Amino acid sequence: MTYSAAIVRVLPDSFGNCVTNVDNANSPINISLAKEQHELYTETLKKHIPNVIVVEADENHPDCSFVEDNATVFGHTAVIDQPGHPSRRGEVHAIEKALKQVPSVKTIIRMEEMDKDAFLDGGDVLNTGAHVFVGLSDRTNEKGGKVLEKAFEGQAKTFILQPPGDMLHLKCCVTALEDTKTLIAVESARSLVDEMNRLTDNYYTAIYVPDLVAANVLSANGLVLIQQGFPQSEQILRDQLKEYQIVALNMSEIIKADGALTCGSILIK
Ligand code: CIR
Repeated sequence: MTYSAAIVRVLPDSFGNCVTNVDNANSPINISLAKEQHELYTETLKKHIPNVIVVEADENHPDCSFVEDNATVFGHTAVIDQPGHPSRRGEVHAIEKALKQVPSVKTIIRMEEMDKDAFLDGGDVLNTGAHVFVGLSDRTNEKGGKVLEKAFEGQAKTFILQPPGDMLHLKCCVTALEDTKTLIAVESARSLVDEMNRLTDNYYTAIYVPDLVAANVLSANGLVLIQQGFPQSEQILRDQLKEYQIVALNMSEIIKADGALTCGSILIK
């Protein structure tokens, strides 16, 4: 077992008021289905990670179940992020409390206390175990990346990148298999992967998928969660990741909120 704990947060009834750039006019978010999808995600993690802490929902924060954005953990150090969207900043307090319950978290650093102008969503942080990549976005600025660089100094080298296109977060287009040199990326992110390799002496090999949504996989303790509904990408991942237990989840309602698979949890070693 590599991850000892994870934090997830119940999806609130107010989820329909989440921040989203997706045009859902023809197909609004079905809240009860979103809850079912999120519960199945949580139950699947519980089967593979020994200590899954489930934080209660906060109706005042419709995006609160996207806990990934609230904190960034490397080794024994957790940084409480200052999320880029103002409506999401109040989510972090309950997550800090939850992190305090995890024995392997030894140090907690609050980003806003390090630099009040530093902003960062955890969705912009790709922690491969060997390196930490931070993508600049509407939510994450250079100062946010610098806070992580300082927090993880001596443990991992942090690189700040400019992802291509106008996606919400870095991990929309590239994720990593736990503690390996393997990245999962959308085909259109080839130049980004090349840049990551240029920075790291060609450390990484990428598996490319055609669908953007499918590039976001969650890898923990031998499990790889992938998105259902993208057959070509699913086949590529199933063919290439034979040694893993692949579970395909339908996250249709979460996708409508600009969410994916990594966004629903904070994984802790
Ligand atoms: C937001 O716009 O902040 C949320 N509706 C979606 C956040 C998804 N977060 C992630 O993938 N890390």
